[in-house]
This record gives sequence, structure tokens and C-alpha cells, in this order.
Amino acid sequence: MKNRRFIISAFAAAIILLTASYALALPEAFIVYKETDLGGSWQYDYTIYNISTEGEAIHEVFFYFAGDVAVTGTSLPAGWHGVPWTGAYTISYLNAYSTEFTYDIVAWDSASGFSFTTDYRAGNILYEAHFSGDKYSSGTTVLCLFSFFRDADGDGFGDPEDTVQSCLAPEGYVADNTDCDDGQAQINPQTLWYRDNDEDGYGNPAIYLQQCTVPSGPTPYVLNTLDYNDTDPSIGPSVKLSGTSAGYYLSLQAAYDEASNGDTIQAAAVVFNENLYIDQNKSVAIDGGYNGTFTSSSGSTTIQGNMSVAGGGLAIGNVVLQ
Ligand SMILES: [Ca+2]
Ligand SMILES: [Ca+2]
Ligand SMILES: [Ca+2]
Ligand SMILES: [Ca+2]
Repeated sequence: MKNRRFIISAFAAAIILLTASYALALPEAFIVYKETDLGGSWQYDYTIYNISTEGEAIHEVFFYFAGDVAVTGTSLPAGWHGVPWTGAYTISYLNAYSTEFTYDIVAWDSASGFSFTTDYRAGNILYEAHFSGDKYSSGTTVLCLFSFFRDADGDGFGDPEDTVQSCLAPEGYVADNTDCDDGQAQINPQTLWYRDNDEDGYGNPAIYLQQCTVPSGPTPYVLNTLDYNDTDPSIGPSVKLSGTSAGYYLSLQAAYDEASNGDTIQAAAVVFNENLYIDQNKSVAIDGGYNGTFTSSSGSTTIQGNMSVAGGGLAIGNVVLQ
């Protein structure tokens, strides 16, 4: 008895598995619409997505209304024909089909422009989509009410002023609507603005606000973190590198790591609290004592820390090691 029960259970499981496999193999469509109240009639614009996993193409679709309805067919995509579609009819369903293989909706593609008007609000209606290989599936059309926003600068944040309604995000649109400047990718709600207390154009890396728009107030905020001393406008970035990786740096080590063979690292006449490791196969020079704009050198740069030279070459001028 026990064995027999096991055999029956196994047989039932096999049936369920076979049924599940069969269901998974059915091709599927996802049919969405927008509806527009025309005052006395309603316009419906459909987009048909083929989400079939086995590669079947959609070549025919039926739209079934709840009962007889006065319909005026308005448009179909290129290469599609309708029975009846163009003209006014009182019917219970509309049928559209592709006139050639090349117009079929292939897997993971879509077609828009299936449009008609009805004399009442049809809402979600049943459809039957026919696929290659004599397969078909049916379901209910879905109203699209999702808003998507233009993301012209590609930072992942959308422009709240530029929106479309769709079921899926069109190319170049996102669900987010919090970009205050859609022309600059570096400006978005995750932007860090650094306080520039001495108003020399260089920000204090330790004081910042995260927001999209420039922080308001008497003290300006900037996008860089380059101020070595934010109480003195004559002191800006601490290190300037000329050469291949030209730019400003906050530490001598950062500039050394980026320097190419033969480059000169210019250091401001300030105190650096850092250990410096000279260990790469290149020769660089560190020239200290510069003013905040790196236009002249009259003082000295102090390094409070250890400097170890394990490789490459280093020339030093106007630098005091403590
Ligand atoms: Ca954007
Ligand atoms: Ca932006
Ligand atoms: Ca500053
Ligand atoms: Ca400063």
C-alpha cells in the first residue's frame, strides 16, 4: 500500500512537471495601451510587445470587446492589415494581421500604432496573439500610466519637465525625475558641493552638502575639493603636477603616483603631514615653496613624515623634511 501510494504520487508529480514545461514553452505577448477621452468617444493606442522566449514571431492579434461596440479604426503599423479596421463598424472584436513575414513582431521586439476609437470606455479588453508555429496565447491588455523622464545627460536622473507616459522606459528616459540640470552629468541629486569659505574657487574637502542645486547662502560652494587652506584665498591647491597627468592634487603621494617620468611636482609653501614613498621606476622632481597660484616660488615646503626612496629617481628643491 505504501509503495502504491508512492507510485501514484510520482505519477502525479510527473504530470505536473509536464504541464509546467508545456506552459513555459507557450509564447507570450504583452499588450499595453493608452486611452484618451475624446468627449463622447475614447481613443485607444496599443503597443504589442513580443516576450516569447522561444523565438516565435507575432503575425496576428485579435482584440475582443465585452459586447458589441461602435468602433472606428484609425491606424495600423506599416505592413499590418485589419478586418475590419478602417471605417466605422458595430462589432465585438477587431483583428489585425501582418501582411508579410518582414512585418511580423519578432521576439523581444514591439510594434506601436494599433489605434481605434470606441463609443464607450472599453478599458482593459481581452486579446489573442498568434505566433509562428501555429501557437497562440491570450490575456488582457494593460493600461499604461507610468511616467518616464528624459535623461539627456545620461547620469541616471530624469528631467521633471520632460516626460512621456509609457509602459516601458523609452530609450533615453528613466523613471527618476530629480535631475535639476539635465545638461550636465556631474550635476544630480548625488552631487557633493564643497564649501569655499575664502572664496578662492577651491573647496574644502571636509565640509560639503549633497544636493542637486548649488547651495544658496552667502558662502559659495564649488565642485572641487582642492583647497589646502580654506581660510586664506592666497593658498589654493597644495600640489600641482605638470605633464601627462597634469592637475591639482591634495597630497604629494597622489601627485607622485600619477606623475610620468620627467614630470615636476610643484608643492605649495605649506606643511604636508604625510609619508612619501618613492618606489616607482620613474624620475620626478618635487619643487617646493610655491604660492597659492603656483606662479612663483619664494618659500619652502615642509614634509612632516617619513620619505623612503626604494626605486626610480627623485630631485628635490625647496623642501624641508621634519
Ligand atoms: Ca540626467
Ligand atoms: Ca544631470
Ligand atoms: Ca576656498
Ligand atoms: Ca584657500
